[in-house]
Amino acid sequence: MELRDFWGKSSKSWLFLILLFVASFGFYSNVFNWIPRWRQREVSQSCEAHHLQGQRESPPLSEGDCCPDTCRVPRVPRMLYPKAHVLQPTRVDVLLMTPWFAPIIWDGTYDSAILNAQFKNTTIGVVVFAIKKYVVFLKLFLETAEKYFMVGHRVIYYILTDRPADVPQIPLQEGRRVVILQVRNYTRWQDVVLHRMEMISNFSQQRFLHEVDYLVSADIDMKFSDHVGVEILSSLFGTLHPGFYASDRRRFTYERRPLSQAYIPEDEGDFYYAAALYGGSVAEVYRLATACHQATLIDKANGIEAVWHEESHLNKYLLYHKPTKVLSPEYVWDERMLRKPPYLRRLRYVAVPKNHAQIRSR
Ligand code: UD2
Repeated sequence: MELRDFWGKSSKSWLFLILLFVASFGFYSNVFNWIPRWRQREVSQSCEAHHLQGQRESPPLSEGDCCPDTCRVPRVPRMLYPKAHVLQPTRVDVLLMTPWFAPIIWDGTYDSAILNAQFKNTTIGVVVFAIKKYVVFLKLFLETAEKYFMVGHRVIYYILTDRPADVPQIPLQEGRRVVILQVRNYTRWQDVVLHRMEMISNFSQQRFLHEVDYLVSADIDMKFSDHVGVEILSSLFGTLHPGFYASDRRRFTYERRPLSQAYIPEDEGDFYYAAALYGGSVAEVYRLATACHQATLIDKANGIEAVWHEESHLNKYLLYHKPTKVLSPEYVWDERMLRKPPYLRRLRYVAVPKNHAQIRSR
């Protein structure tokens, strides 16, 4: 056979084979997408990888492939609600946006119906520590959370305690449950609060990353007294401390000793954030908790303890990792210590009075 003949015939065969390969590749890659369970497994695996590696660069193929924390543009059903007016700001008495364009959440600035539709099928994990005598706060915390916190959404209360037998049984709404995680205690209360970051970091890897979409870390000596819903959720959120939201940055009780990892110079600082309520996607909270824990280890090696413990490290972290949402002091308040100003229309999560010396003793 002439070389040209062979090439002429075999080039057609090659072309045919290539076309066949391309067609079957396309068919099989789509076939797996038509099988719901296969897709689900793929999506959850990619979410996990996404969570662990924190890769935001490669966008998912479709909304359904997305992890809810970081990348989706949520789809909402047809709904009827009052239209927002560009020339009529919802609030003119308070700051609604940080200089890095993170919304600050105040009453009157959001529509819960739209947000609830956006965050449908989201699971929220709440991490609370009830170590030693602090178990006494669990009952009121859980009872009020069932009334006001993320109502209508799936919630897992992770209760980290050294006294599992003292965790009260509270009736829960559908889709909500308590998970008790036994942890060790520390003699010094300062060590209890400092080690919260280590425990959040460890349990994020072990459980939270695989079980929930968002994590909310909350103090236990508090109660909910009004709605706290999905309006707080974002990749990373912090809450304005009720004692300092109106203060000049020089008055913030940041750690001011350069030897500490939590050190913030006097000419820096956006806000003073409260450690009593912060959170975000599990991946972001995991990063935050790990970084703060590492910082406390370095401090310990250098013989220094930050002035406000993990709150100092949290503030340092949030200065250089700007939160994507900021909660107004409506979300952490102390009625005994502070007089409510008129622009604070709602008090949602408030301190329960306690005798510090008595409750912190063994
Ligand atoms: C402030 C902060 C708190 C933390 C603490 C550290 C606010 C509103 N609160 O609260 O978040 O930064 O200062 O100095 O800014 N805990 C136990 N057992 C203990 C001690 C503490 O479980 O023996 C847990 C418990 O969940 C408690 C949390 O740690 O809610 C914070 O401790 P705290 O409430 O005694 O600290 P406090 O009120 O000074």
